[in-house]
Amino acid sequence: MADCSREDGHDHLVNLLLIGDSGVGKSSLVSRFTRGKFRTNPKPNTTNDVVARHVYLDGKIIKVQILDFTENCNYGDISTTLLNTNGALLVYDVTSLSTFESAEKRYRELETANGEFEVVLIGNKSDRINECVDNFIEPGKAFADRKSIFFIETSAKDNRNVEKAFVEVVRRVFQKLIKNDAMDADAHASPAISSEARMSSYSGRNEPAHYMLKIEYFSLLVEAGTNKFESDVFEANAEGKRTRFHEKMMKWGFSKLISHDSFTNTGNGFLFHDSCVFGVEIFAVPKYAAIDQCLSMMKPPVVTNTHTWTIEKFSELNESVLYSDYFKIGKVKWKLVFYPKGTGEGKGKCLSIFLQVHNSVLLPDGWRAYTKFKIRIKNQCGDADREIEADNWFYKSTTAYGFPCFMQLTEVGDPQKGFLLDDVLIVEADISVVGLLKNHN
Ligand SMILES: Nc1nc2c(ncn2[C@@H]2O[C@H](COP(=O)(O)OP(=O)(O)OP(=O)(O)O)[C@@H](O)[C@H]2O)c(=O)[nH]1
Ligand SMILES: [Mg+2]
Repeated sequence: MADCSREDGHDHLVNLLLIGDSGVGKSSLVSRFTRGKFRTNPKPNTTNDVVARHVYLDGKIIKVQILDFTENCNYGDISTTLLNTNGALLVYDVTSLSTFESAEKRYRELETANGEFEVVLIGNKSDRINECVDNFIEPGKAFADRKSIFFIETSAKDNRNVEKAFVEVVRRVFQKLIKNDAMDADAHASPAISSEARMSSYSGRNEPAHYMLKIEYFSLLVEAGTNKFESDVFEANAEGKRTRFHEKMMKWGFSKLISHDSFTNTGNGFLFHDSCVFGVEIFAVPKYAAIDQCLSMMKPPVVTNTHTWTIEKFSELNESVLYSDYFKIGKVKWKLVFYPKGTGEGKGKCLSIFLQVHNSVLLPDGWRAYTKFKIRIKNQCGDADREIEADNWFYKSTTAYGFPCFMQLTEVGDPQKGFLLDDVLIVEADISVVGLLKNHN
């Protein structure tokens, strides 16, 4: 692996897009290429998925990142993505005329969006041609001839030509990279190659440290009132004179990177299907790993986002701490932690209640989740409940967050207040938003 400068050992990065009507087999092709598997009943994509695989070509290891677009993608809206794209696989179903016509139309849209990347035409489901009266392989070939693009018929089901199709587009992109580098010694001029690939093509050492964060359902983050997100730590040990950072300036950036209006205007392509991607590349650093993360926000349905915990014989409780059963909301298992005589600053005078992630030892290292939640003690006489709302980032190492002084013990015990009835206390947790941070690498 000479010349490999990344932790996961690739020399170049190639970004590919899969485009085509719903049902033509895009995800099946990706699954066949990246995992060697074919599923008969895959779910239609609802998000734009990214997967990766390495390909060995001309003595180089190439990381192929594939973005599998949802059917509704509009190329005007994804112009930013296209700028980072090196190649597109335009897929149609050889047994369906409408998908072929749609592929022709999409090709024209791609031509106008950006002509700088490689496009190949894929006629998928070739295993089905004997079942059908007509097939549209010849029109595909003819169209590809007219446009001077590569055409191949594939079957994700029978694993026919799938590897060949992906490798061919990677090979074409790679050749373009080499050609551009030869033509431009500074290697700054190739719009078809991502800056990551350009850097590694002329330098064995100076790879950019790379961090990418995708946020799914950005609006939920805004709705939750989160005004700051801090990324995980990623290494970029800039030793050398060119760094602008020093002990008095540990932070550098743009307080007005982009206006909110411009960012949220879908026509600009920054926010697409309520998802966006932020990234940083730090140049002139020794080899460090690329980190791609995705913060996926979700809003559990109101009917299922509440857990109710009934605590009986409250006045007889001897334990200093009680744990509720675990409950799963927003893909995370939670539990409530309850100190009947208080803890920390509330010790001896308050009820203390915390929300905790269940079984955190089983979580992978680096696990991280955001949540917005309410904890409530029910008023059993019909008056107002006692409720406190909070939001917090939970980590594998710090999995509990809550209120050491949720409520004064004197108030709880006061029979006039209605919180304790027949020595029963009812505690509830509402989880309204959950954001899970996942590593893509
Ligand atoms: N016979 C046959 N069926 C295929 C082939 N490729 C995919 N399919 C089937 O076609 C259907 C749709 O496949 P997907 O891979 O989900 O299609 P898609 O293009 O990703 O669809 P969207 O995610 O909705 O855009 C599934 O039932 C697959 O099993 C193939 O090569 N041959
Ligand atoms: Mg799909």
